[in-house]
Amino acid sequence: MITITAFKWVPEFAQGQVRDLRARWALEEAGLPYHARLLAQGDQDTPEYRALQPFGQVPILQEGDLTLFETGAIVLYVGERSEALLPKDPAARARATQWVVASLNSIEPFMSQVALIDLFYAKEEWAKLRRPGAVEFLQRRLSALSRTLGDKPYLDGDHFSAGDLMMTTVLRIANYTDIVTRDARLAAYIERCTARPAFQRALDAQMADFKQVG
Ligand SMILES: N[C@@H](CCC(=O)N[C@@H](CS)C(=O)NCC(=O)O)C(=O)O
Repeated sequence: MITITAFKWVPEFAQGQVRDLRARWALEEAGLPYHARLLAQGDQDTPEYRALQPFGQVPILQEGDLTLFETGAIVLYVGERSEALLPKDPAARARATQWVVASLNSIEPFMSQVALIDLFYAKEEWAKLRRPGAVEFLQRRLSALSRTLGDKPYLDGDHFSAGDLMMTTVLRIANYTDIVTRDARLAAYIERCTARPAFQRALDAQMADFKQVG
């Protein structure tokens, strides 16, 4: 049985956002059962956990002797067992991988910069000075993404892939604002991807684990 790690509890603004959602969603798309090992505050800093995840973050995925960290690696690993995530055709498969990397490398860092400012440092003077530039840069990336998506339902055309899974979770980081959804194409794209039953099951499972704590 596959195990993933997740936090037992996070503040409300982070619920539905914690990155174990990516692993859960991939596993749901692939139809693979999994167990969530929930970490209490501080568990991620124990030597035992740091030996598995050097940065003390969630999620990790464990299966047999394999331990994997980084959601990109986890989604691609799970994708190997699901044509819904990584198509058989070598070129389509390479393009799906390309979009996973693009999500994490070309969009997420700029999305995270704005989210960090807004959610953690909004009152700091440096944050007020930095925000307009950070938002402008992010918007340029989002406009480029929207143009590339065009009228296609998914990034590579007619079929959902691991690239869409990752891109959707990255775009959802901005759920607390309309920075992404003011673009009608990106808004519809997020709705299309998150309407998938596998996403809903993953989200429900993450939220249900938080509810155990109350
Ligand atoms: N690049 C990592 C990022 C993982 C990450 O940021 N996890 C957050 C939760 S969403 C975390 O564990 N934060 C606690 C920390 O960084 O100390 C991945 O994609 O797996």
